[in-house]
Amino acid sequence: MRTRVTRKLYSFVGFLLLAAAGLQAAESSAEHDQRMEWFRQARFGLFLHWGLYSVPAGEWNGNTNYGEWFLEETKMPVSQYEKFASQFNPVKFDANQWVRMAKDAGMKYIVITSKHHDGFGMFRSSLTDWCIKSTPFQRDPLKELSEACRKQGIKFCLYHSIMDWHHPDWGTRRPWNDKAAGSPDMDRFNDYLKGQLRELLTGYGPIGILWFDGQWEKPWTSERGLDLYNYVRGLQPNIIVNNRVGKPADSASGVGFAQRGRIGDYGTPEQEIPAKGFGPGVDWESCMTMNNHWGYNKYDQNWKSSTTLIRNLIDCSSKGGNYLLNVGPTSEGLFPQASVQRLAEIGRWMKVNGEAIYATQASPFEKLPWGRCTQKLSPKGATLYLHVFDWPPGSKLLVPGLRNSVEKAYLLTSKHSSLSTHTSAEGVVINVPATAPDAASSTIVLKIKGMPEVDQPVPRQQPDGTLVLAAGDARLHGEQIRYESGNQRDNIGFWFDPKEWVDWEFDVKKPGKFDVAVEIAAPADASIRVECTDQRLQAAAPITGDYGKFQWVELGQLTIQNPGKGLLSIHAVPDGWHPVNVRSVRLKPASGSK
Ligand code: FHN
Repeated sequence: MRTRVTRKLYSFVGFLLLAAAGLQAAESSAEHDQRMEWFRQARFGLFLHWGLYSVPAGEWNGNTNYGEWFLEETKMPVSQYEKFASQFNPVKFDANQWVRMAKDAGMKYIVITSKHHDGFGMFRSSLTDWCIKSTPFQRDPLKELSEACRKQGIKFCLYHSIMDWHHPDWGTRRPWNDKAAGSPDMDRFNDYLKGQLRELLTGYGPIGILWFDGQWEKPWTSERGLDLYNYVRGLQPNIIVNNRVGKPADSASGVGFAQRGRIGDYGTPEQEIPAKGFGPGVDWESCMTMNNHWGYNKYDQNWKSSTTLIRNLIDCSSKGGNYLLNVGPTSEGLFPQASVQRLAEIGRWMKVNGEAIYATQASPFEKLPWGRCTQKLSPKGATLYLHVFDWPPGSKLLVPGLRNSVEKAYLLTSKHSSLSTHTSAEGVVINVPATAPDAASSTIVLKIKGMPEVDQPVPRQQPDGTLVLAAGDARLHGEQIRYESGNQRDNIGFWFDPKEWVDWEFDVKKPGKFDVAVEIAAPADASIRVECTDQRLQAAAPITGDYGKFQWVELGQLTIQNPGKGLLSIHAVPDGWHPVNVRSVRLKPASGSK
């Protein structure tokens, strides 16, 4: 199967979806592209979760696992939580130093909490005293940060929680909110929410992104979300708004984002990188912590390595998305030392390899055994950036399925050098040095003639004739169904809609009769149908009780008449459908077959 990449087509899809959401702010495809351009080029940003919760720094009554959900998880009376304000005095806060560290790490934008779920404003609001005014710190940290960003050429962006555990008018009032009186009034709350956003959008200069969050609770509706999206765009027309302003309740993975009727400009998978991105025309950004907490927790020393963070950034870029990496500053106004160290290490890598990340597009390869790929396309041809995580033994790197002729190949660490290449039946082979230039990831630049032409590898028979169709090789047909990988997942999931289905292209050298089995996990009853050429097999899924518990189910036999390419699909049987996960399909030569 050959793939070609063209962004124009894809962004038109994005435009149609936005327009379909009935947005007053519907814009032309070209205007949408123009507004999103800096975001697509940036690829890498800093997330900052900073607030009163940094005062207890994760600990309370012997429990040391708190973060920014401190108030909700301790269920502390709000009147007691409010006392942290008098202890919040970040005298070591230096906005220019924060921005410098982000910039040196190669980050192009900063998203900082103007208000998290505790409702505390990290800016000097005229609408409430529940903000920085009530602390000994008589400055405005957001004002100082916005100025530092402007001075150093980094986009200043805001995270603003819709849900507000402190405000008396937020619809789901907490029993421990002993400061709230009367009944909640969501219309009054909406006015307050808009009032504070007006303060932020008219008093802190141009805002790159409004990163909404906390939209999932019942009192918030899609109608309010659409209205808020348009309100914000009305105040700053060029602002970008994420998908957590509206519903469908976009789960942390942002799956809802790709569904029809979404509101917002991009998807926001959280603590994960979608296995195959969100497909063409969908902008997205994966947000992630460096340890296990968004807000500062001085006990959490479970830090991801710089190599992991660099590879996450590459992985996001290779799938056409951004990486928003979080730091939780202390109540003194400092970044934790472990965060400082990782930002510096990422910066050293970005200094050499930044061109392979910024303004790149998604890989033309569905998967690569040794790493990832990003690319830049021009009328003259394409530049492929091969991000090699696992350096090949024997100094030969195969780029599987690549059919283009190579104009030039070199290591990004030594641009004047050139690497010899040749084409084989399997793809392009590059002769590389014995050792990798960078243990985290080494970048090889491949300049090719024309647009990438790739024969995507298709599953082939094992020596004994068995053909295994793995979830990662499936082609997905639908907006919700998706491939999940990582954290012990390697399956097709989110199969909510029985009209959606999956299929595999395969290649057999030894045709014949095969016993067909599917590895499936089903919490509730469901039936599936396998189709191959004109044959159909159907079976009830074994109820395994859990999406992670898989069993093989035998469906019977099918015949593949001729060698070569074939297609097998799995469909849901609509009546009484419940979602299932599928890990693989196995075609085993039937006993007695030739
Ligand atoms: O509840 C928040 C959480 O505290 C944090 O802000 C993350 C970051 O995206 N968002 C919500 C959880 O999805």
